[in-house]
Amino acid sequence: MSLVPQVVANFLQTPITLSKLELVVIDLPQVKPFYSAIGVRHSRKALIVKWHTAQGIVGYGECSCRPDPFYSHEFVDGAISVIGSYIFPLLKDMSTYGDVLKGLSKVRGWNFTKAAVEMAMNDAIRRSSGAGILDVWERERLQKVPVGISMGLFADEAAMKKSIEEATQEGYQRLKFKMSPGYAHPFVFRTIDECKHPNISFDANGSFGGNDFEKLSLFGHFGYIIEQPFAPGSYYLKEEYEFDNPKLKVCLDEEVETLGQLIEYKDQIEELNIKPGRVGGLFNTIEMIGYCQQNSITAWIGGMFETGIGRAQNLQIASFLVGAKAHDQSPSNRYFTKDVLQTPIEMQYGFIDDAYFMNPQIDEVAFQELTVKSVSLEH
Ligand code: OSB
Ligand code: MG
Repeated sequence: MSLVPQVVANFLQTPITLSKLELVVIDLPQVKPFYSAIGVRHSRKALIVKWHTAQGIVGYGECSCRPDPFYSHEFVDGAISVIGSYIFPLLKDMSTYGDVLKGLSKVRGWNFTKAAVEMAMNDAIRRSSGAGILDVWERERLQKVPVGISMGLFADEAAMKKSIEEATQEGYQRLKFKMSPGYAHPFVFRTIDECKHPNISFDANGSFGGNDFEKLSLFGHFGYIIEQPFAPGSYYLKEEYEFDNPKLKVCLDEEVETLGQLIEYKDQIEELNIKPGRVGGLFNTIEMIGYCQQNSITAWIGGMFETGIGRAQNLQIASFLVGAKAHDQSPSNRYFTKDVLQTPIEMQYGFIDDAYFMNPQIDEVAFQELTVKSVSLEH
């Protein structure tokens, strides 16, 4: 059973050159703070990998892990260290795309970090020859990608109502509400009960444990899909919970980093949130989408507050998922006051047109202004 088509497998023979790798940390100011069970974000500190070819072409890849190890074990400074000490030395004398994937696979875990390197390499190929690994993937593709909004924890009912009204008016195709055991306030349930949006879900970011079943049942009684209710590695709690409570409809996020994990959970989930970084890059994402399709699992593309670079990349992948109702790929201005693309990614009534994400160009002036750290690696 092959999960990737022959054209994608053949693409691994594409020749590559590498003269220099640049690791740049940029820090994007946010419109407002974002609260989730993980914590609060005030700005988006992102690592961008710049892959320089021998011909002087530069490809960009975003490492979308958090600055701290609170979503997964990866964090920005750790990613820089792993690339500098272990990944960059492995890239010496590599001559094809497939060689690089093989080199990256020597490093266990660190999926967001490895994905950024693969994406930067693929972007350099795409900017040199016009076609990257997604461009050779012969599949039906959407010109307009449906977008869902991920809404942070609200301080009060008025703020929650106002945001729901705005998001509905803007045409978002799904409203996803962050949740946590400490957030079981009556106003939350009242407001969601009154919400008339046709596509609603929750995201707990793994915050419910074995002592929180009562709180979880308050959210669970709505019957909406709940993303990552328990911490990664604690999926067994679902069965315990369901002993006294109705069945939970689950979408996994943090828990699934490998194809093996997806295969393990395939009969126990309604949906899979695929974050291309979390699963280790473009090739792995193509494989996982292939598996989801063969096993009738609804897959959609999730977000990590990506800058325009990672966001455009995510949207390119999302455009292949023709059956998904919504992807967590809000337009840039929902999160940031300033971004790094010449044409910021915009949404028109809940959809993003491919004119915004197929050929993103970097705004070098903005990129410079937002840079807080830069490391250059040469063999
Ligand atoms: O699905 O978990 C999600 C951020 C934006 C959109 C969707 C999600 C998130 C996260 C990622 O919660 C965690 C984080 O970066 O804080
Ligand atoms: Mg999530």
